[in-house]
Amino acid sequence: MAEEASMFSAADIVAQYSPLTGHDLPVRNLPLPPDFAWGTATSAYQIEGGALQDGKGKSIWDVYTHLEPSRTNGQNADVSCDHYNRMPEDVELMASLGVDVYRFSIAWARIIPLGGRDDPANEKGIAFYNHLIDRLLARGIQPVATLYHWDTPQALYERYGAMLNTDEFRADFERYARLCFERFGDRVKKWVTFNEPYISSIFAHLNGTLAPGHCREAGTDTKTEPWRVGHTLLLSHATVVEVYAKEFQSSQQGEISVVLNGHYYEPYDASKQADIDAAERRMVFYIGWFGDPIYLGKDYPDEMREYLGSRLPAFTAEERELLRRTAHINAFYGMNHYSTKYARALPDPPADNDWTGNIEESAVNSEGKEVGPVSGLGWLRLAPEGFRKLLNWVWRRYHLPIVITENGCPCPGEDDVAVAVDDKFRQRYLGLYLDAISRAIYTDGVPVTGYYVWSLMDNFEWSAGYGPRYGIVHVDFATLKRTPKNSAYYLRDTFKSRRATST
Ligand code: GBH
Repeated sequence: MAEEASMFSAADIVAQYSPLTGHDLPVRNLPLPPDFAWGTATSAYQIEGGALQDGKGKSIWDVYTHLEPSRTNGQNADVSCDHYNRMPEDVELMASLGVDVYRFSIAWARIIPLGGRDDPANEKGIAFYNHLIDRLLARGIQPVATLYHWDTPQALYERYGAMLNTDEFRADFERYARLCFERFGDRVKKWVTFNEPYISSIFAHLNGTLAPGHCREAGTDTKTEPWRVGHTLLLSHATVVEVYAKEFQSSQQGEISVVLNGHYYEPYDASKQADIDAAERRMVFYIGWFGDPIYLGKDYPDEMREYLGSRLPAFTAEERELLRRTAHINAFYGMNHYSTKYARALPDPPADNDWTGNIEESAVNSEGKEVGPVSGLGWLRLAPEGFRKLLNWVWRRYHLPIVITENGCPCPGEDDVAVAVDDKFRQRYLGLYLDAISRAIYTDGVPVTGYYVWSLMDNFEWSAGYGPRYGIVHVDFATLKRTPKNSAYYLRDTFKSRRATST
């Protein structure tokens, strides 16, 4: 890496790349390392369909998407992309695009329909993932499996509130994980325990825009429950990491970690110390909440302890020991990242269930400057320099190789099929974010080892239903026909040429 650093001088970077936003930036097709992994990502509930096929149990999403009035744009994922029945076609599609890696998630309720440690396993569900893994390997694609991408078995939510009950959830998740390692671990060499624990805590148990939307029910407590959920996820992660290390790793030779999401935050007014601190605090509350205990084996960040007080659960001596023992086992930092925002320190005292550190987020700063061009979604702005800064922030804090486990966007106007297939905005976004990775690697010395685009294909975007299209492959949800967008070919070609130039 040291030799290659000379490819870009500091002056070159400043001249070409100083603006925060991507407004006028040309894509420069900067090089990536020869062994850099190019992948696509999906999750089970968003693409599989087959909601009740072959003995699958219901997840909280199967229930949430059928509530009246609808909380998911009147839509559900009973069929979605029907990947459960079209998996071979989808693997061939990936092979034709030259991908190295496929990140998918396993639907817990497909392989243990009721979810619990004493509940029976479902061999037909297990067979589906065995076929998927075998086909991927036959086409030279490395499977990366996420154990949990938001689809808790409904039975566990009904039995004990799922993540609200740390001990029960932890024990059930441990059994589920062990079953996955036993049945798939001879072939899966990269595991992710949880996808975005921040989202499960805040969006599913405080804002309530994601299942189970717990905050909307009587008797819920949004002051403490999101932090309890986060606590459960951390301890369940550490428990499973230790199970993997003790019982499987020496024979299976794989690696394991978690995936954390987070925006990069710039100060709303860069001349105000309060806003500079607010931007940093926002990232600590978003990422450090999980990253410090998991990757550093430490307590929650001091800023959070001070601010949240007794709202934040305490770790017992035993739990601290577990975190300390397991921190170093996490082999990589899994990063889901989409965009940058401005953070402003609020003058007034916060609401009693505030989770941000008393900060307001916005897309426009004190000078009226936008953080970047808007994609197909208002919150998702093209801001590659923020991405590069976040890579540096995470590397400085955790010192682990980083894998981009999700990145991508919907295009403005993508409802129109012509725009969808000739997706210029997305190609530019992807090109600039890959340039940012190149700069992080060669100029800043941050080890980034792979990039998995979100998503392989258009799919069920949670509370937004089939509105936003994140795929590099278009899906017609009436016929289920898949059509690669130009960004799919762009990524195929750009990885071929960017990796070739750096050899
Ligand atoms: C990921 O979550 C998920 O892992 C994936 O399943 C999903 O399809 C993908 O991203 C695309 O959304 O209030 O401004 O913070 C990302 C989760 C999406 C959570 C946007 C916050 C609201 C915008 N984030 N969301 S904001």
